[in-house]
Amino acid sequence: MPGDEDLTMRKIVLMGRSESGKTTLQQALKGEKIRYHKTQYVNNFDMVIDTPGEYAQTKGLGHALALYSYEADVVGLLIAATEPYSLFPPCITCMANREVIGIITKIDEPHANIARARHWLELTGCRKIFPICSKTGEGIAELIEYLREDGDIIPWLDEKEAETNKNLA
Ligand SMILES: Nc1nc2c(ncn2[C@@H]2O[C@H](COP(=O)(O)OP(=O)(O)OP(=O)(O)O)[C@@H](O)[C@H]2O)c(=O)[nH]1
Ligand SMILES: [Mg+2]
Repeated sequence: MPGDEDLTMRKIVLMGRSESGKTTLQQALKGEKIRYHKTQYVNNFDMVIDTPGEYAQTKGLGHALALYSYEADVVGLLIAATEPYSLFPPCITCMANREVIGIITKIDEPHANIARARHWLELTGCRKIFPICSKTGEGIAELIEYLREDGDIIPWLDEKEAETNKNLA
């Protein structure tokens, strides 16, 4: 198993209201077995920074965005496809000195409204938007591909795939 030094993907900070699926997405991105735990502090490890939902739910969002974007290469704003309203103010992306992308979670839910969540994320200023489901893994590969830079080694990739890539090189 390669060590941490091989983790060279662009670092993303995840922000969104409580229950929007940040921790579950972090686990899906890292290929971890999904388990539930409430986030009470900022988990900053590897290439994903997970923040508590409370950051997005207070008027301090802009400041939190500005602060944590310095720690990351990309900021991910999450909205679940089931959320009844958006907490993000319009044009908030200008607060971050980094690329800001939108992530629509829970697209597998029966009452998911992907178009509505997309519209809200567009209003924040996000240009690139990824619909995902952390439970089935839908859209996760596209997000990883976006975060990955040429020549990166993803340690948790299927060994067979890694072998194939090696043979092709
Ligand atoms: N159906 C479905 N449920 C999801 C998905 N992602 C997360 N969930 C569920 O949503 C709930 C909240 O997920 P978390 O990842 O803990 O949410 P969070 O944004 O980290 O919440 P805080 O830590 O409170 O800020 C959990 O019950 C997850 O199992 C998804 O893509 N689809
Ligand atoms: Mg969490």
